[in-house]
Amino acid sequence: MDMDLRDKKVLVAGTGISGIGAAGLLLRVGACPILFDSNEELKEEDIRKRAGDLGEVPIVLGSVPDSLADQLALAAVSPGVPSDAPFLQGLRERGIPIWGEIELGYAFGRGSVVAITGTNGKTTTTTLTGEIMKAFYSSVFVVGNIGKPYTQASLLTQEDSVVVAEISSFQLETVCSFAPKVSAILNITPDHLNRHHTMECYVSVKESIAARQTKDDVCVLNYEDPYTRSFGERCPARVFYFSSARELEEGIYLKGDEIWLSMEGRKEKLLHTGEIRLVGICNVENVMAAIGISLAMKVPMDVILDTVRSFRAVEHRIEFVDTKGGVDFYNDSKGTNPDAAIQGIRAMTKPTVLIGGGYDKGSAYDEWIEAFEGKVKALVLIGQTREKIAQCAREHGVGNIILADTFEEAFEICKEQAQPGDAVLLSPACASWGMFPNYEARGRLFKELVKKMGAKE
Ligand code: UMA
Repeated sequence: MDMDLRDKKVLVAGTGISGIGAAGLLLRVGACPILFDSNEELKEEDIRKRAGDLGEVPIVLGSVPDSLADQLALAAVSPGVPSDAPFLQGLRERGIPIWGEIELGYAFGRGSVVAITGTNGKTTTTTLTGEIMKAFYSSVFVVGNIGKPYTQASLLTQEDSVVVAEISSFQLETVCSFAPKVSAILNITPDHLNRHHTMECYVSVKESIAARQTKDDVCVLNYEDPYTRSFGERCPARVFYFSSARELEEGIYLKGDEIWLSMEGRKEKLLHTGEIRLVGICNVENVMAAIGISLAMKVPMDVILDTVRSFRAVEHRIEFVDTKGGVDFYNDSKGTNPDAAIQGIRAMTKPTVLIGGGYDKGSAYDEWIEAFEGKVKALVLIGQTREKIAQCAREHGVGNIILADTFEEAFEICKEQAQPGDAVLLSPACASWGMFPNYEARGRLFKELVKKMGAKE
């Protein structure tokens, strides 16, 4: 599968963790990477510091000169670079192949690949699937959107390795030969529409995860999501459905409080939802998807179920932080779109002071606000979207809306608004960009602020 890139010039677009991972792989296979970033304000020395062992790799900032473009054999692009970025147009016109992190990582990797996408639940499902694989296989790598570039793991993989990749829609824009053995699309709801423009484009980019699979491969799909259910009829792989709402002839489903498997005419009860240490129906779906994927990877059922029973919540996903002064604090910083944030508020059982708002991805907030169902006693809003959300919340009859200029100010307001017996939830329905480098930094700050509170506050 390897493309011979020895002594070839490769443009690596983006100097974040994905670009640095790509440049590292390219150096190791004998190619000549050139790190490029559209952001002219970056400092070369900062990039070199972050890049660690990349030595004297050339760095180009701002735009790609024609003289360089003419010499390129390949462009390796980071997920944050939209496929319609103007500099890519010039490369396409020259016939230069454009690969994303996943394509590059896959091209130089070995072993079996499990690829998980979906609007929500990707990180939990990928982490759980990774744990199940590690309990059975000896060489397992968990990579991708989860925060570890695929390219960092590729050259460490062997024929018997298993790569579990969390894959975002951004990363799927730039795959061309990527063909996982098992894929999963957990759900598809509007997100990132400023990047993908229309829902149709977003859906089709998500479906491309399975585009090069064959009937020897498996695609795990959510029967209760209209997009993924209908994709099942066109999917080139063997389809394995999961459902949280009905009994399936073939697949995994929730029946009352029990998860059941129906396969080849046999029905088997697998587990009671009380045995899962994660909250919310979305997590039952994630567990069912991980079981489906693991079965397709031939992991014995007892190994799968033991791992599921001992698995705990992923950081920043409806994560319980602490109780201070009788108030429960929950960090759902990973609620970066309305649909994810709906799961966050649904999981709350007490009157809730909610922090929302952030970067504007062009989302509509009505369904999220409808899901408050009278539980939100104060809505504290931050970031670029705060006015837009406030207006929408007013239209839906939410009374107590407070705008804050900084995250710290929002947290202070939450402390004033919450009474013993209440909950404070950070579940912003927006990306963190503009105020934070990523949702992890936002969640960490929230947890630090909770920790700093005195015991009696
Ligand atoms: N850049 C350009 N030109 C452009 C756009 C960006 O040069 O047109 C440059 C920026 O100036 C910046 C660099 O690209 O210097 C940033 O690259 P990046 O945005 O791809 O970020 P990385 O740090 O490399 O992290 C990326 C993913 N980021 C995004 O998709 C925005 C990480 O997903 C992923 O973990 C990592 O690669 C490894 O695969 C994060 C994310 O927010 C978690 N994902 C979104 C989500 O989950 O909703 C999709």
